[in-house]
Amino acid sequence: SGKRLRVLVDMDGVLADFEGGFLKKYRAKYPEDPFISMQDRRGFWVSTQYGQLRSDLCEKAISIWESKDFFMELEPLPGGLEAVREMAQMENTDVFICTSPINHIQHCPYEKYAWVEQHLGQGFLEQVILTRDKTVISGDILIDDKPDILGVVPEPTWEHILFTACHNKHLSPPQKRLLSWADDWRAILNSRRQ
Ligand code: UMP
Repeated sequence: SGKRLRVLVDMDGVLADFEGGFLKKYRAKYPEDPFISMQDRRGFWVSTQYGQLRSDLCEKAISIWESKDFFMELEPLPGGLEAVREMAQMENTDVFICTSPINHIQHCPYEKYAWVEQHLGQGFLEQVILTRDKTVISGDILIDDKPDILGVVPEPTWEHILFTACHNKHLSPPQKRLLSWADDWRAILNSRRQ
């Protein structure tokens, strides 16, 4: 037994295929413009890498995820929903989906809730945390594909587990990694139980 374990799970790049959804819609909207394949992605910020490719492509990239239905129509990443459902059923375990909305507020915050409702059910809306600063959220584990998670709290309570994504796979990060949802996430949770 012991105390309860609180797991925070990121959404974009961990549960929802942000990179795949972006590339598909970018290529459809801008078929004449160059693009960056998943293999060539480097750095967390898609807009930064597109801006380096050609300066006008930064705002074209941003236009994709600012569009209606972008976040709603993201495909689930393999095994993610199943893992989150299983975690939620585990004894002494609380799971929260912890995600940062974009600052273009028209669609994203609503669609993030709608995505969770569609894929995990209305009851799971209780588990959603939207925040631009994940360091103020307390938990034992944060599973997230962003290598540098910074905010106003210098030493967050959670241990960051880096979820592998196209943009971070070449790094040698200080964090433990979860290579995919087929990797041993149960062992990572158990290592933080007392
Ligand atoms: N995002 C951008 N610009 C990018 C890439 C992603 O604004 O180049 C957005 C998508 C998500 C947020 O809403 O940033 C990242 O959220 P987390 O995965 O850190 O929760």
